[in-house]
Amino acid sequence: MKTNERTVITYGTFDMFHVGHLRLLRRLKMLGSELIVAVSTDEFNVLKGKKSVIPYEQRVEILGNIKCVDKVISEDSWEQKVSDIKKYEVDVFAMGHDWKGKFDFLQEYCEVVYLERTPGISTRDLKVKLKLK
Ligand code: C2G
Repeated sequence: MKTNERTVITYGTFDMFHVGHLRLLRRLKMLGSELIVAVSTDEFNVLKGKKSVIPYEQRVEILGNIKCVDKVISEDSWEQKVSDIKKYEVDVFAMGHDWKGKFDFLQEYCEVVYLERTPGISTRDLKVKLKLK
C-alpha cells in the first residue's frame, strides 16, 4: 500500500494550541492521506487530572480548521482506541514521544509511531508564564 493511502490517528488535549501541536500534526499527515485527531473532552481531562483553559468545543473548532487535519472525533475514555482503530480502519497510531511505549499494545491492530516533541514549548509552560493553574 502506498503511503498516501494510509489513515493516521492521534489523541490529545491540544489546549492553548501552539507550534508544538502544529508541527506534530503536520508530520503525522506526512505518514498518510487522512489524519484523524481525537480531542479529549473536558470530562475526560478531569479523569486525566488535567483542566484545559480552552473549552472542548473551541479546541475541536480549532483542530477542525487546521489544514492537515481531515477529521476530528472526541476522546472520552482511555479504552476507545482499539474500537476507533477498527471503526476508521486506521493504519498508523501516532503520538509525541512523551508517550513512548505506552501504546505499544496497539501494534496488534496497526503501526504504532512516536514522534519527537518540539522542544521549548508546552501548554504547561504557557500556563506557568500566564500564572494559570
Ligand atoms: N506535543 C509535541 N510537542 C510539544 C508539545 C506537545 O509534539 N512541544 C504533542 C504531544 O506529544 C502529544 C500532542 O502534542 O502527542 C498533544 O499533547 P497534549 O495535548 O498534551 O496531549 P495529552 O493531554 O497528553 O493527551 O490518550 C492520549 C491522551 O489524550 C494524550
